[in-house]
Amino acid sequence: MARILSLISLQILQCLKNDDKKPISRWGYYERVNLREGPAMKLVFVNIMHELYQLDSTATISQPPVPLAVLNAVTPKTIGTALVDEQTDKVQFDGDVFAFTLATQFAGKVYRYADDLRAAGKKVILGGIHVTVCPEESMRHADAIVTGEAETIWPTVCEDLLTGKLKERYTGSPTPSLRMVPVDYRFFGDRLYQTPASLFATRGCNHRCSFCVSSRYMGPLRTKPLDVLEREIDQLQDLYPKAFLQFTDDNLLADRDYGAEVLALLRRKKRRFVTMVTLDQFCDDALMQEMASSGCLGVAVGVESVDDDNCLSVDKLHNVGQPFPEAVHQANEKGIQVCALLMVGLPHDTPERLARTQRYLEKVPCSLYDLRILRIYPGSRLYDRMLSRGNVNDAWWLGNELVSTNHFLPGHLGVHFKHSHFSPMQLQYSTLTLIRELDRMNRMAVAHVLRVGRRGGALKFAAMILSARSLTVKQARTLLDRVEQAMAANDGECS
Ligand code: B12
Ligand code: SF4
Repeated sequence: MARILSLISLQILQCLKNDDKKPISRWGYYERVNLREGPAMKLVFVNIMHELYQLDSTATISQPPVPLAVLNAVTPKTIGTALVDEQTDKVQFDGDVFAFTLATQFAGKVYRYADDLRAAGKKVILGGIHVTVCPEESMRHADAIVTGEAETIWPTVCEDLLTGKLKERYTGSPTPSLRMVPVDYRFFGDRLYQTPASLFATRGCNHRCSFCVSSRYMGPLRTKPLDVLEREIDQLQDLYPKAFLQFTDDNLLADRDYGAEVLALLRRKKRRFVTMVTLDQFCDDALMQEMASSGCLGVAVGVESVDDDNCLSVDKLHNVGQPFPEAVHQANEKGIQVCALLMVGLPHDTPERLARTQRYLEKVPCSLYDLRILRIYPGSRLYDRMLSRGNVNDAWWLGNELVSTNHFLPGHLGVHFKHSHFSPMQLQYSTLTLIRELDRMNRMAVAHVLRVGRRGGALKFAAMILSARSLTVKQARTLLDRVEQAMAANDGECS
């Protein structure tokens, strides 16, 4: 096993080693070079992660913060820009204006940076999904906020900045397809992301799951013009010839006709790719066949729960009655690796049900199981409903749960909601046990992933999956030890 793992690590290193031509960068900064007299102002885009993020399995897929490159593309040339990405860079604030992107779980940390920068006389602009759902809160920590999709309003914000007329609040609007411009990936310089070729072709989703924030707030389903997408694919090919494409769309195949055109483009370009799919798409054998023949290496499937009543309780209607186990076998036959995304802590979960889920999934040969405790994000219908019943802590993201034992969660946020059948500690214990068992690195699992990889002509990708799986299970074991210690300290009580 140790030999297989070192082989895998070697292959990954080779995958990542990239000696292609890259823009000149100074400790990871991308500076605009087309200015004659120097920029009037230096604006730094910032992507912040959480200190505990290293213990989250998502950290295994570090990828460029593409939304910031989208904004960089529409920033007037009189403003010099740079990027600080905590995934890859030392956080160092050198500039006049700092534009942070905000996700809920990092909001508290960003606010602390923002307050310090403003106290030092710098300007701070906040935007992103959390700002969109909690604008009043964000305004207390910024000179200006931008809600919603920002590329159409961003040039105005920049003009106001340059003329000293910055307003407190700007309202963005869903970018129409024809205003979508190609992302310039040179913005990321020579940063070594694990999946550098991340891109998206669509925005929005046609479903309305009650825990989902973006589908409620970020506009209707839209598609990127194919020529714009093609330019991005070409640039990514130039910059990272060895990397596979990673589509980060909410629902790439939501519009089937457009999806078919994207797949045809990928076939023509001979590019290998991974993407997320909904469970109903995954169970459509003809669609998966088309994906395989278009170069699909693997899919992440939004399974959420193997129990239909749980899916119904969060309005995930398209998951009900789907033959998931059969579809996994069929995908594997086609050489597609499957990562199942599951939530733990849905309303009908009980300790007995989770034990049954484990027995059920142990017979389903997914290459990777990504399990997370349900998080109730502000802006979701689930949050509104639970808040009105007093079942979720108001503004939990600003609390100090992170330093409590609750941070032993796989995602490092406390259990910020009440569950009828679990104490917080039990929920963590059950989730981590499930991860440990389902992602176990035994001989059979390793052989299976390699077999699927061989079938798909993608052994390097299989190696990457195995490395992610091994890291996930290692993290779960570490966290489980801590949960067990905490439980022992509480005299075995699951409080
Ligand atoms: C790709 C993606 C990821 C990727 C990469 C994220 C990244 N940093 O780029 C990965 C897999 C790493 C990831 C991880 C996670 N994600 Co995610 N992810 C997405 C997804 C599917 C697409 C994001 C995207 O690229 N959209 C396209 C761009 C153009 O849109 P945008 O991001 O909204 O950006 C626009 C505006 O928001 C605004 N804007 C954004 N930033 C800024 C900054 C400034 C200064 C300004 C002015 C404007 C602005 O302008 C942009 C251009 O119009 C979204 C769903 C979605 N559709 O938003 C979820 C989403 C953002 N993720 C979510 C979650 C929960 C997570 C995780 C916590 C999951 C987990 N449990 O670990 C982690 C956290 C990681 C992180 N650093 O935030 C939630 C966020 C909920 C919340 N309230 O914060 C979302 C909304 C999914 C959902 N359906 O609920 N994610
Ligand atoms: S399918 Fe995914 S993106 Fe669409 S509403 Fe549900 S969770 Fe959100």
